[in-house]
Amino acid sequence: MKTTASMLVMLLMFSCAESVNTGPADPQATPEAIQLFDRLMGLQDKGVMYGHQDDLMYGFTWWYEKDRSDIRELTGDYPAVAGFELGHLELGHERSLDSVSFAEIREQIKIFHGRKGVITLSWHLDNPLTDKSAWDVSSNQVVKSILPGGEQHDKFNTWMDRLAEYFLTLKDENGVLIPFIFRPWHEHSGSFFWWGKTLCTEQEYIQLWHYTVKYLREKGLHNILFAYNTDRVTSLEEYMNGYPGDDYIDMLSLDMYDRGPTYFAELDTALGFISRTAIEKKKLCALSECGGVDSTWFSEKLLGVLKKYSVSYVLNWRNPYDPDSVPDSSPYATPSGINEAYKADFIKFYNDPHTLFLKDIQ
Ligand code: BMA
Repeated sequence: MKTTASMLVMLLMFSCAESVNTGPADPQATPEAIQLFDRLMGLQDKGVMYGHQDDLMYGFTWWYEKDRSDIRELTGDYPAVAGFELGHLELGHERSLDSVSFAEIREQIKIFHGRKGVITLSWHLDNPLTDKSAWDVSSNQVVKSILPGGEQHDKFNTWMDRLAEYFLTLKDENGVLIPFIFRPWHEHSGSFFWWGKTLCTEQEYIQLWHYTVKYLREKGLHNILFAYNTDRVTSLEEYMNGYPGDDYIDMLSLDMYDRGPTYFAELDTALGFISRTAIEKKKLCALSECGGVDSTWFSEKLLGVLKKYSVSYVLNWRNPYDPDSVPDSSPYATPSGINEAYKADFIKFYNDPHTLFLKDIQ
C-alpha cells in the first residue's frame, strides 16, 4: 500500500513538474518579469493578444492626446499589447526617429502597465559606423566594429549606457522596474538593417546578442523578456540561423507582412515550426509584426492561421500621423483609415473570442 501511495505522489509530482514552465531565461529575473512570463504563457493558451505599435502615441489624425488610441476608437477597447520605438535614444535625443518624445513614451508605458497591458519595445538604432540610419547596409563590418576589440566598441557602449539609463527609469508608482518585452536586432533573416544576415557572420550576430543581454543584466535590468526575431523564413533552419541560445531568449517571434498570394500559406508554415519549437523550448511565441488588408484579411485569413497555433500576440505596425492623407489601406498600419469594409473586417476580428484586447486580459 505504502509503495503504491508514494508512487502515486511521485507520479503526481512528475506530472505537475511537466506542466510548469521554466520561466524567463534570466536566472535573476525579477518577480515582475517572472509574473509577466507566466501570465503570457497562460494567455497564449486562451487566445492571441492584439498589439499595435505606437497606439498610445499618435494616430492617423492626432498627435499625443492622452488616452487616445485609433484601436480604441475603432473597437471600444485598447490593444492588449502596446509597442513603442526607441530609435535615436542611443544618440541622446529627446525624440525618436519618428519624432515621438521619450519622456512621453515613459509616461505611456507607466500608464499602460498600470492598466495591466503588455509592453513591447523595438529599436531601429542608427548605424554606428556610418552614422546613417538603421537601414544603411553599405558595410558588412558594422557588427564586427561594435563588438569588443572593434573600432566603434566604445561608442556602442555609450549607446548601450543610454539605453540602460532609460530602461532604469521605467518604474511603476512604487519604484519597481516595469517588466517588458524587448525585441532588438530584429528581422535578422532579412538584409535591410545593418545587423541583417548578410551584413555579419552568424557568430558575430550571436555575440552581439550575448553582449546586449549581458550588458543590460549587468546594469541591474532583470525585468526584461528578450524576443528573438526574424523576417520571412521558409524553414526552421533558416529561422534558427543566429539564434543566441535558450539562456538569452524568452520569446521566438516572427515579422511577416503580406506581400502576395502565397502569404498565408507561408505564414502558416513558418508559424507552425516556430510555435512548435517555442513549445519544445518552453519559450513564448509571437507574430510581432504583420500586416495586410482586404475585406476578410483579419477576421478570416489571419485568424484562421493564428487559431492553429499557440501565439502570444500579433502586432500591427504604426498608423503614421498625416491628417492630410489618411490612407485607404496600408499593409503596415491598422485598418482604422477610411475604408469601411476593412474596418468592418477588423471589428469582426475584434469580436472573435480568440482575440484578446486590453479588457480581456485585465
Ligand atoms: C519602420 C517605418 C519607419 C519607422 C520605423 C521605426 O518600419 O514605419 O517609418 O521609422 O519603422 O518605427
